[in-house]
Parts: sequence; C-alpha cells; structure tokens
Amino acid sequence: MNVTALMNAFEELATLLEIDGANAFKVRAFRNATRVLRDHSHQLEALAKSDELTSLPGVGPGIATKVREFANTGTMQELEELRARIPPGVLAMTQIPSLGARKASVIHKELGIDSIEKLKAACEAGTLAQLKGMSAKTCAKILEGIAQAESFRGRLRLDEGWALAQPILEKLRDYPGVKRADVAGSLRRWKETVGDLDFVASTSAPREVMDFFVTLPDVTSILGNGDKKASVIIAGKVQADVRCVTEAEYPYAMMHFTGSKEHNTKLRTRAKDFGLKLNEYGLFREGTGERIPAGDEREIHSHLKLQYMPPETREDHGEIELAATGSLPVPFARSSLRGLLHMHTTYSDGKPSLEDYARWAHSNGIEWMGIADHSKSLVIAHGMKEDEVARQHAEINALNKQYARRGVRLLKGIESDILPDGSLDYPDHVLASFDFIVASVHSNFAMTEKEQTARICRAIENPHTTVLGHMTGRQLLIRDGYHVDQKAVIRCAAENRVAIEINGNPRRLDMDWRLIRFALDLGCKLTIGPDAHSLSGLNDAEYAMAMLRKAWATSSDVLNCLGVDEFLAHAAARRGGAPS
Ligand code: DGT
Ligand code: CA
Ligand code: CA
Ligand code: ZN
Repeated sequence: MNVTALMNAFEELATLLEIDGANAFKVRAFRNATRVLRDHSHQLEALAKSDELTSLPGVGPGIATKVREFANTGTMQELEELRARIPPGVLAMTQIPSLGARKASVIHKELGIDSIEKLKAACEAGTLAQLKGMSAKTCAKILEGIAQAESFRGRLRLDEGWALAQPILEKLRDYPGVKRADVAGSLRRWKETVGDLDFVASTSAPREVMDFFVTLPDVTSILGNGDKKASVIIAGKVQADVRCVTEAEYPYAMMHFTGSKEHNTKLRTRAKDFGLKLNEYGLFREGTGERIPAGDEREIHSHLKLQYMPPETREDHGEIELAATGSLPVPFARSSLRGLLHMHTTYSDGKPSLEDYARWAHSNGIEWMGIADHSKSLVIAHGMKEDEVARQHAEINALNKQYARRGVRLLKGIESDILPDGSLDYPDHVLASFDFIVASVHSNFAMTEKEQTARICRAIENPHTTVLGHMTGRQLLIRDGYHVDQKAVIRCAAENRVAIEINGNPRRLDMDWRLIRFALDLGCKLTIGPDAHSLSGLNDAEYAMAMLRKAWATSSDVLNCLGVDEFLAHAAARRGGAPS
C-alpha cells in the first residue's frame, strides 16, 4: 500500500467534503483520523492486514473501510464522486493561505468562480469585495496569497524531495548496469526547497539504464529520453532528470550537476587560472587537451588546490575562498551533538511522553533533552497552565533520578509564547522555575516590521530568554514569515547573549541558513531545534545540521554541543546567575 498516496487522498477527501458543505463534525472526525493514521503510517499496512485499524484512537469502522478500499482499488468511491462534482480549481483555491474551504465554496456557489485565474480577476475587478463576508481588505489578502503561491509553484520542500528521490536512487543503484549513482542538484546541496530532482549514474549501458528509469513505477509522464539524459515527471509533482556518464566522467558530472551554477562558474575560472579547463566531462590541460583523471570529487578539488567542499557548502557564499586558504572547518557532524532542545510532549501538543524522550535519548547517545512544551497562551496547542508546569517538573525530577545512571537528563524548558507586547507568557516566578526558555512568536503576525521587531527584541532582552525560536515564522512554500528586521533581531540576540534556533522542521528551516554567517560573525550562538512533536520528529535535527553545514558552522557555535552542566550554566549566566 502506498501510504503517502493514501494520506494525500484522505486529505483531499476532507477538503472536498468541507467544500461540499458536509457536516462540520464529520469533517473534523475525518481530519483527526487522518492525523492519527499519519502518525502510525509505519504500521498501517500491518494493521490493515490484521483488521486492527480501529484499535487506533479516533479511527472507526467507516475510516477503516475506506483504508481497505484504498488498499484494494487505489482510490475511494466517495472521493471519485466528489472529484466529479467539484471543479479542481475550487480545490486549488483552498490552498491559498487566507482562503479556507468554506470561503472557497461560497465564492464558487455565489459567483461561479472555479479557478485561481478567475478568482484573481474578481479580486482585481472588485466584484469579490461585494460578496457577503468579503471586503477590500480580504481581497487584498487573497491577491497576496495568490502571488505567493505563484512564486512557489513547482518547487518542493527538501523533505518531500528526499522522500521522492530516495526510492528512485535505491532502484538505480540496484540496477545491474549501474556502477555508481547519486542525487545531484539542489537536493544534494540540501537547499530548503528544490525545483527538480537530478540523478547521475555511471554505466556502460546508458540506453538500458534510461529505459529502466523512464519506466519506474513512480513515473507519471516521460518528457524526454535521449542519448545521455532522460527526463520524467514523478508522481505528477516534480521533474526528475537522469544523466548517464562513464566511470571516468562520473566525479566531474556529479560535481557539475550538483552545482550551484554560481559555484561552478567560479570553479571554472579558477581552473583557467591554472591553465586547465573544467567541465562536466573532466579536467583538461589547456593546449594539449590531456585529461586529468579523478576518482572522486575530493581529488578534483585537490587538483584545483582546494580543500574538499561538502555539497551543502557549494553555494558561492565564500566557501571557495575559504577552501583556497585551507580555512574551511570540519563540517558539522552528528557525533558532536550532546543535547537536543525544543520538543513537545503530551503536556501540550506532542505525542511522546517525557519518558519516551528519555528512552530515545538513551538509545541514541544523547545526554540531555531540553523539553519545551507550549506555554499557556497557545490554547490551540494545549499550552501548559501553571499547575501543569509544576506537575511536569515533578515528573522530570522523578525521571531524572531514574535515568541518571543511564547518563540521560531531561531539562525543564518551555517554548514561551512571545505575547503581542513582547513579554513572556508567565509571571516571573514561574519563568524562573525553568532551566531554559525558548521564546517564539505564534500569534499576531500582522504587525508592521517596526512593531514586530520591537516586540521580538523585547522578548530577547528578557533575562529569562535563552533561545529565540523559529525567528520569522515562515512556512516554506506556504507563507513567508511575518515582517521583521532579521538583522536587527540578530544584533539584539548577539548583544543579549541569546542563542538563535535553527528550527529543523523541514516546513520551517528557520532562521534561514543565509543569515547564519552574519549571526556567527557577531558572536551569536545557535541551537539545533528539532521542534519535535513525535519521536520521529527528533530526526528533523538532521535538517538543522545540514543548514549548519551550509554555513560552515562548527560545534563551538552550537549550544547542543555543550555538556548538560555547561548548557545550564550558560542559561543561568543570562539571568545574572553564575558566569558562563
Ligand atoms: P533547482 O533544481 O532549481 O532546485 O536548482 P539546481 O541547482 O538543482 O539547478 P538545476 O536542476 O537547474 O541544475 C543542476 C545543476 O546543474 C546546477 O546546480 C548547476 C548545473 N548547471 C545547470 N545549468 C548550468 C549552467 O548554465 N552553467 C553551469 N556552470 N552549471 C549549470
Ligand atoms: Ca535540480
Ligand atoms: Ca535539473
Ligand atoms: Zn513554535
């Protein structure tokens, strides 16, 4: 069973039901069930086989029947009926941030608008503003949403890119005629979004490999199948290219197609300065045309008198200049992580219990876990009231006794909401009871840049604040962050010795990696924040680490690399406690 396709179908069905005016209770039950199924996606197949889907909370016989129907037929009859009745353009309209399913449905019914183009025209002509419940202001918002959606069109988040590319890569590598194969392009550089998927394969049988590639099960259409390159669309979503090269060409092709384009251009110029010519086929002596062999990219870099530059760094952001003088540091590695901070438990909107995290830390070689549930103002995420904070602290104390001999410690943190005026979410004596505080904005996004910047800076200046969480609130490919002067915020954090989080949730990857150097040069420290709501969410730390590698940050820049006592001393020093 294709679980991703199942989840997509369920989500589409929920939205279509909502557009169709189905009972709100039914829609909510459906969305809840979808979330539960997603959380158990690794065991869905087994549960469906043994007829135990209804053992999951919120999953009744109706939902279970639908899962089985999908497993058997690849679709659901109810979904097909709704698809036939509701134009795809109306479904597309629900993806615009300020326009939910209900509004989209009203606009469709009242004005017959069934596409984004028509919606845009009605906004611009002012006809939409006449509709009950609409105004010039909501129309302006919709237009802004459409413009954003257009600028995002055709790109995928990094995690979506990996999810689609990984199985293809495995099949390519297993194919008998393939010697070496890898992903290239922006995916290999771990850019936060990717435009298409690039593969390179070394083979002496390119025709067979490309014919195999274009008939992979995930391919929904073939764009081209030439001598050296084939292009397809994967899952109706994204283009994928494969280039077939010889063993000798392979490292050069990998380097070329990994890019970035700007990085490549600079490398070619450098090669020229040495009397060499560099392209996707190889490195050649100017004049004689003699080919200079290389087994891997490391050797190519060394031919160009450069340190090895990991793919993540290849953005022409100064990495070539550093590599030329031997000053590119060792890339940030997982092995330097001692603690993780920013994870949610059952006390707010997370699934794991405190003990689940302690156990995970023990089996994953992590010494401390900085628990950070939502604070009381974030009601929709079940933020913790004061008495719950006290209960959580007592439970942490008890667990810490139990886990001390296993070398694991849970820290009493909180993800405190930054209130509209920039204050934190609890009275001082409660704030003082936490080991550390991640301060984050979750509300009142619509402030001017000046107001938002002042609000966040005020939170940074609060002596209880240890870390600034997801600095801009951006949701990749969905909405830009709130308006804020990021450099002013970073300066303020540096002055106040508040660390800035690199939020590893692949929907956020916030703060943006392009600002990491700026922050580090001012002496700012960073944290890796998985922002986990499940145990598997802890693995999102991988994305944050990739962002650190993109900016060649080192372990001394990152608070997660401190031992637990050093980290606690750092947080205490901020509050005027013991100096760090
Ligand atoms: P994307 O797909 O928009 O996320 O970004 P990339 O970097 O994957 O770009 P893509 O797929 O167009 O091309 C893959 C790599 O091929 C790119 O990073 C560098 C190389 N490349 C493509 N076009 C050119 C070019 O005109 N000149 C040079 N020097 N390299 C190029
Ligand atoms: Ca690409
Ligand atoms: Ca490409
Ligand atoms: Zn948050």
